Amino acid sequence: MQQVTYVLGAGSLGLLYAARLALTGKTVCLLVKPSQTSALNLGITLSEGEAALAKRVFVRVRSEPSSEIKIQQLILATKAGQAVQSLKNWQSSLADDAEILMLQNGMGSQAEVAKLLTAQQTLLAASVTEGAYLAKPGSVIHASKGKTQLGRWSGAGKDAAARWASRLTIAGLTAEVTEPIRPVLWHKLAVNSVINPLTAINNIDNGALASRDYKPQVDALCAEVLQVFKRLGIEEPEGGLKYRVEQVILSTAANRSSMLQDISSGKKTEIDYITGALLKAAKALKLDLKAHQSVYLAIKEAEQRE
Ligand code: KPL
Repeated sequence: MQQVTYVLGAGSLGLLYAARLALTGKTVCLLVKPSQTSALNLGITLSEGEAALAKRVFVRVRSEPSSEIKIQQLILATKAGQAVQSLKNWQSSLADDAEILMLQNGMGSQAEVAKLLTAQQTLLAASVTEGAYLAKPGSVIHASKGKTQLGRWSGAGKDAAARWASRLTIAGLTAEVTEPIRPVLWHKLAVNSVINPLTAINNIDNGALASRDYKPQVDALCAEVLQVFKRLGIEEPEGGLKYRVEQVILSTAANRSSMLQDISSGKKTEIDYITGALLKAAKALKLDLKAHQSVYLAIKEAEQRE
């Protein structure tokens, strides 16, 4: 019998991965909130590119655990702040040798989830650069192709990362094993810690950060990240952090960052798992990151206001 791939979370990445896997013959089951079932019972609508014709992809949908299911392969695709609570809801259905692939931004949620698992269950963490957004519930636009770098975070499954990379590749996504995965997650966090708060505080598209007006802030945030990297022994990304940040600003110029989208729609942001995680690491190293502290407070205030 074919293994079912479970996907927890019906946001843009959850729907993208679920639809791609289902389109290439995998049996996929989306684990969702009861309020989301009616939209998803009609299938996932996937548009590959802004102007592409949408495809309707049918997957199984469940909103409650049951003794009938054993989850062996799970993609955890919630927001970072919801990962632990969402997984707790399904924990009783996890197989003893479950393999869980986490797609969350930032750092912190991986360690929180690892604490829920046994040594026989394998946790993998991924850094994802796919550009996808929800047009409406159940409907995802795959706006730009990116990649999924993944590696083992904890647990017994030594070959689990390779198995997941090949499953995603067969599904038409670009995926590769990158181990150790922690430096990759730190690199993504570093880029997000510069772009996301600045765009959210100033209500601007990512591309606006390329203007001279924002250069002093971009430079200051990058320099502080590098102080932490140096003390943690994390190398800069290829070409240097400032270059990487500039590249992402230019290649995602028309995007509204996820943090700006969250603030605009009154949702809680992932600031605690991005800037918050950086400040936590800095505190342990007795480093004072003034620029990051200031954007952290500004986002917390904006969250309160919305
Ligand atoms: O990952 C992103 C996000 O918005 O969270 C970036 C890279 C900043 C693209 O918008």
